[in-house]
Amino acid sequence: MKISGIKTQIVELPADEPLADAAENPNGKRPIVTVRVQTDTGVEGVGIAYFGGALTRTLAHAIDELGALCVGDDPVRVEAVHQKLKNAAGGSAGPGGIYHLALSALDIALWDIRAKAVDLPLWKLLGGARDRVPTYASGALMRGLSLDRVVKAAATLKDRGWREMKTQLALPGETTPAIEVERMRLIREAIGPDIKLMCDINQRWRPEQAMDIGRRVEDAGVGLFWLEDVTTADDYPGLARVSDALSTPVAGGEYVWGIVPFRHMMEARSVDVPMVDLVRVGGITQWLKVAGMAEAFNLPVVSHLIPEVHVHLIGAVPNGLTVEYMPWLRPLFKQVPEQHNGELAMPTAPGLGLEFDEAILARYRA
Ligand code: SMN
Ligand code: MG
Repeated sequence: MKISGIKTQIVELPADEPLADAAENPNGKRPIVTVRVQTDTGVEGVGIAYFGGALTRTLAHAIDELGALCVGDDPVRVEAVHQKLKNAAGGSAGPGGIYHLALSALDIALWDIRAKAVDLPLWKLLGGARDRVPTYASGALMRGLSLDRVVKAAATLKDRGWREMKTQLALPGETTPAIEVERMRLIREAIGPDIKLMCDINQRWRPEQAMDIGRRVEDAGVGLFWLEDVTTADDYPGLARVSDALSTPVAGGEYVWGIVPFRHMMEARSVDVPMVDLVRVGGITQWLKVAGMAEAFNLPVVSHLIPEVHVHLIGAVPNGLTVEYMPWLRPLFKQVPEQHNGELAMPTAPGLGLEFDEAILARYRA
């Protein structure tokens, strides 16, 4: 089989929030690049890129340029493609940034082709550890919502069957540790003791603040499943201090590029729950390597965004803990995995089991 062409398109999806109808920025837009990798056998792989922000056109162009280098190559030899692209650009224009985002988009499409070529859903090809996985609602309990709205949205998620959900602290505007803790306490009160609750800080605290507020949240009996990105993502010793000081598990990893930072993070015992971002790590090929590294360190692994692909990865590996259900890309596909009783069933169609919805692509074309 040979790669015969690459097609990209930019779409701007509305920044809606369908899980609890709690949009933080209802008029916002999310720019996405869709990718199709075509082959001479007619099998086509779908890929996705995001995080380009104001450079989304540059990101699409990078995918076109890297993709053009792969025309004629065997799409199932994913490591050979990585090597080629690293020699052509990654060694100088990477690692990190646009290069890595573009590489990941192509890698995702190649794995789609690879699994379709053997007529297996991707999770089975990769090892198939489980046939269903836990999932958590994300993006519905954001820090920009008022206290009233966030508490109501948490109750709505519970009513809609979610068993795990994530909120955020490090609140905008005037805040104090007491205000932060009270928000968590009220969310916990609204959902009861049995729902797993996570909290994301998005690198906004100093390690000292993380230890102080983290302990106060523990003392208030909130019982977090994890506290995420408590401080600067590459402050490995700072993170380790916080992890040591708290009994709450500390999660992190979505902000780092490639696989090497995970070695530093794990060696320093910075996090209890490594979180891997598919597009920053270098695609499925590299995601799996981090999962293996985590397994060797007796750690679980969790996903970041794009549940449509991550359901396969968390379900494939033995230490996959839960899938973040952030439905930002959901409109792009004809069918996506849906939550039932807090779980996702593994897809049954070959490859990723994802097909772009042409009408949506046409409607939101940028
Ligand atoms: C997050 C990061 C980037 C985009 C959306 C959400 C957040 C998460 O850190 O963990 O979901
Ligand atoms: Mg996060």
